[in-house]
Amino acid sequence: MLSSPILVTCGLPYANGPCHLGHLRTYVPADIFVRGCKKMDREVLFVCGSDAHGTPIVVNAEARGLTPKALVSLYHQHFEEVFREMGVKFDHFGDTDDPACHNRTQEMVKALIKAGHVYPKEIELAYCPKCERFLPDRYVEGECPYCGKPARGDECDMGCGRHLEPGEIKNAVCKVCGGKAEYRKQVHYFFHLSQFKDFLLNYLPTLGGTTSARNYALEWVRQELKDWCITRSMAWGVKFPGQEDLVVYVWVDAPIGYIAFTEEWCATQGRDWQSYWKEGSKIIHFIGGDIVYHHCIFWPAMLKGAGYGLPSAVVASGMLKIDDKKFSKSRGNVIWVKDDYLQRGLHPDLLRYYLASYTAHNKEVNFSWRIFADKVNTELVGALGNFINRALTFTAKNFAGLVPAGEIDPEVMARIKETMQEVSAALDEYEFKKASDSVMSLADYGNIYFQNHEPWKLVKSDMAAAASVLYSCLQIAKALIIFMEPVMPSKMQNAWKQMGLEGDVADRLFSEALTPLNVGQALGRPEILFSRLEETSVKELEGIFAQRMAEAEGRSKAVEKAAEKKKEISFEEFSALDIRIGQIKEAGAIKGSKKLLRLQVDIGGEIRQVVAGIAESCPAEELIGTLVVVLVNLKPTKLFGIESQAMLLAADQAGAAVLLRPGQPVEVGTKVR
Ligand code: B3M
Ligand code: ZN
Repeated sequence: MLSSPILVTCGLPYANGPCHLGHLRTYVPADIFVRGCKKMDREVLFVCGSDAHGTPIVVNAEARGLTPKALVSLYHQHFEEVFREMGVKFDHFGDTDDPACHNRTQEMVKALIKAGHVYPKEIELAYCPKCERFLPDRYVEGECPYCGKPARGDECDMGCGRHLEPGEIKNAVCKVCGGKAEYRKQVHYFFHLSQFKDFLLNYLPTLGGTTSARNYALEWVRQELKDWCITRSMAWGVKFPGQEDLVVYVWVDAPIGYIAFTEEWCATQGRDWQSYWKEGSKIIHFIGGDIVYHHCIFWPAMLKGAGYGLPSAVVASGMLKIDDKKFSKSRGNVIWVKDDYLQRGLHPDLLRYYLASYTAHNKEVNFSWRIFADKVNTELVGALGNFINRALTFTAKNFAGLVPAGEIDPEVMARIKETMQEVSAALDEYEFKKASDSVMSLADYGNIYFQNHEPWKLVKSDMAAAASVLYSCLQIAKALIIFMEPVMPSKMQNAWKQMGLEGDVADRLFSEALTPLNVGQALGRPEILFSRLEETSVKELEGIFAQRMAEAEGRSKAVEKAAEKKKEISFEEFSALDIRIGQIKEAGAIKGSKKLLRLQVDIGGEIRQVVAGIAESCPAEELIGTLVVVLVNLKPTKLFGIESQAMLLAADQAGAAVLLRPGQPVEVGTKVR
């Protein structure tokens, strides 16, 4: 091993919903980095885990009739499975509800209290008198005090994007019962973040990782540092020491999970976790670009205050767009890794390659099935796969499948060495596109080398020269496989086997690309490494996605409509409506209209003619005898020249009318109140 151990962590996924492509934007590059470190002979530990706490999980669990613990365990398993299938190989994947995390959090909070970094303060908080509880974070919605846009308790997610402190939200409404909240006083505990300004101003310029993360953080610190309220009044979470009714804010125990997971792993290995967290080892956090504040400001201040080692790098990924539109679960603009990708039989490595090679790590990635197919077909099938397959099949055919006795072209060796240096340097700069581009350019070089040396002619004229060309090409193939393993571990393992090489290519160092293959070594059986993604599959994938978007749009329109604010009316105004149960006696089409039906409806001793826009959802013949809800005293109107003397009530489901009917037999003419 060449240097002191490195600890790599990834932002913890909330165990609150399935894994989507946006998640992988962080996890895949982190995994590539870790695999690359191993190939550079560095000792590296890679940990992550489920973020189990916070109000979204409690709210979601309540809505689904589950305990928070059960919900967490469901998604914990889901993420573990997806990571395994995607080849994201953590040494340990924990859970912030583990005892280790409870203990470490309490220990650190006590250390912060002891060092004078925590103080109590009475604040006014949203409280729901009906539910009889305080409303932390996601339990409350209202208005952002800074920009006036609708906001959630802890974040102005539709407006200025600010983090909101407890009590800051205006016009608070309880998310559970929808009632108006009041403000009540309660004592909470604050972390003295403002005291860490000088520390942060000195520390941040030394922080490695993506420059944008560092610069954003510095900018925020230069402006204003507000103390953080680190307690919440709820039951689910890590108890605040000495206060049974308070837990710590989820952003306190979540990053502490990084330490707890290190401890858990070290315990299984008989090692000392403090070598990572107290003795200046290299700590590298991979995170999404939206949680830079927490990792570059709050977290280092907490570590410093409690006497722990500091992160040496924060690597923040750019966001993900799908078809150039901002990723959004509610708008259906989302790709679920399991349902939309893995379960359709698409190979995990193709997606890993896309995420690594699309653009620089700190830039926005755009995903589309079209680009995906292009990348697979031209880069993986056309260049990389083609070269490896060509070298192997040619050797199989002309040299009995044995590494030919020739000499490796020194130019080829020099080129391999150059690529190795480029890949290593790129990984050290967290430039994953640069790394994979550099490998791909070696593949292009290989294809050109093969083409220019025309071994198919040489085998007829100069067998020794042909042997050297193929030996050189096979050496390039070996190098490609080793260099590309961090990006496409499973495909490259397959290729490694085709090369007739033993063991796991994941365990091989980059430098082994420079070790010549043994002359006479038997190669494996050549197979197609990558197959084309055909137009029909692309169309199918695009179709599924388009349908999801359309459905979501329909849903959101229906919700919008339902939520349209109407003015309040008095009971008297409501009583002015004469609504009764009626029975359809006759139903027939109206010439020239696809939507309307002409009905004769008995409203209790009186027949009314009604024109109703229900033809598309209810066949006329099935309506006879049906009990319906009729608004009787609506002013008559003419539709298609036919007078309508009442109105049937129906639910407007995404534009289709669903007739309201009593749930049990009711006498015709009965009043609806
Ligand atoms: N659970 C997820 C997020 O905000 C959050 C990350 C915690 S990292 C310590 O992206
Ligand atoms: Zn705002």
